Amino acid sequence: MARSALFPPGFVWGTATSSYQIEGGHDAGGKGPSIWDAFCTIPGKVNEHADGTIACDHFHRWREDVDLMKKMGLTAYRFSLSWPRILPTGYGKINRSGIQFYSDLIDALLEAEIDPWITLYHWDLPLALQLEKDGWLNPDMASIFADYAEICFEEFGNRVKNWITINEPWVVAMLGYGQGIFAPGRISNAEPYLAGHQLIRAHAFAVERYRKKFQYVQKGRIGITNNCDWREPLNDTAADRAAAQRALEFFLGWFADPVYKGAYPDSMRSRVGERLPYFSDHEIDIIKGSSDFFGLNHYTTMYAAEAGNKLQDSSVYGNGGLSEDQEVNLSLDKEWKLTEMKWAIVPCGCKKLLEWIDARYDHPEIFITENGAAFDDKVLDGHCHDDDRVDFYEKYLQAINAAMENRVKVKGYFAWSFMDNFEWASGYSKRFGMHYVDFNTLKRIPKSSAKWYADVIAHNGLK
Ligand code: PNW
Repeated sequence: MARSALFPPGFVWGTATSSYQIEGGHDAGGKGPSIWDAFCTIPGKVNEHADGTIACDHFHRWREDVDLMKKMGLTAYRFSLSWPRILPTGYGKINRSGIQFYSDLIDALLEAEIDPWITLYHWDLPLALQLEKDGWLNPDMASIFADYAEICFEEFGNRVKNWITINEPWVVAMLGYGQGIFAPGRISNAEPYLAGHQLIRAHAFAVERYRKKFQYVQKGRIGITNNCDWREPLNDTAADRAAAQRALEFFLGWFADPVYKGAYPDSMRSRVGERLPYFSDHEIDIIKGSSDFFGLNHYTTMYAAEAGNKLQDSSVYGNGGLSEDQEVNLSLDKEWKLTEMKWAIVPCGCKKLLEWIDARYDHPEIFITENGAAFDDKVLDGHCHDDDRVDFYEKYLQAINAAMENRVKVKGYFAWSFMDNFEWASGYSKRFGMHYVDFNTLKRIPKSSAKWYADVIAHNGLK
């Protein structure tokens, strides 16, 4: 049943997007190609052979988009910078027209009283770095990334006070270097741990750069965003409780433990062994404590059970890949409703995950930097009544509010997404937006959820 849920004053209400998913303008104004531009050309990788060449054409329609955000009353907007738009080959000469694009967008957001939250890396690596360096497998990437980050702090940091280094290193490592279903399309049971390691180092190097050269004057905050589902023990047994805990450690602990505790989880070290690299003492010094806030993207929940010798096949939505290493079997409850992504809607999983993070990482300030759902939206007489999505958001916000009543420090919430966009390997077939985008005309139509969310923001919560 609907319960009211008010949020504290100053709570951050935003929506989120990412560069490759919305911008288009794939070669406009001197932009270089990214690994997603290349990956999309491989037959069979993306649904209906779609790509981000045009996407939502936000590169040309951003003024209209900022107006729509203003109508919603957003207090914040999270978006990412396209690294190859700023540095066409990943390093070296700056592409001034790329800087100008983001600079104008930032100014328009501030003018609309919307706080920009910038993600420096949301998966669109400059293709040149993949070809020259083998991308995230190369230890040199940490300083190359920090050099790129420094350009962004230098150009935008006078106006931008919220920075996210890397979006979802788990997805980059697992889906990009393990399952091969996201760019760069590598398939391996060892490379995910190597790529993950370099992503953590890159994050820490960029944060070190910000803290040393910018933070004391620009006075912003910087952190990393990780994604994690909740894992509920299938049976109330010691073995399944341990399996669920282990699954969370392999999912979120992999990236959050180094940042908050200075080391990978023991459960990973003992199972992955030498395939999991080590940090040097100096690296631990800069990695530990390298996030000013806990960025969390959360979408769904699965049951976890001890696999024993009955390990199921690994699959992305089954065992999150590399199930051999975790020795966990995942499954769904027949009662759970599914979104178009086949992700189960389980609001209490969100509350439990927030409480798990609060306890494990010593009560960090948490920003939910993504939460949302894909549904089969239709436009009728010019309107899109996405009641399922409104229901989803209402229940998840209630669950978050309940965690906050238990003193979990959630400070902000970003709905994924501001508008329908290029949903990676699913192409344009999955709609997550609060605005409907007609991909033939590129017209945006506010869905019921956009109006509902505007109301939530105006009341600072659910009535
Ligand atoms: C996140 N998984 O991606 C991303 O940050 C967004 O770019 C994306 O559009 C959104 O969630 C919805 O998918 C994920 O397989 C992609 O577990 C895949 C997974 C998780 C997150």
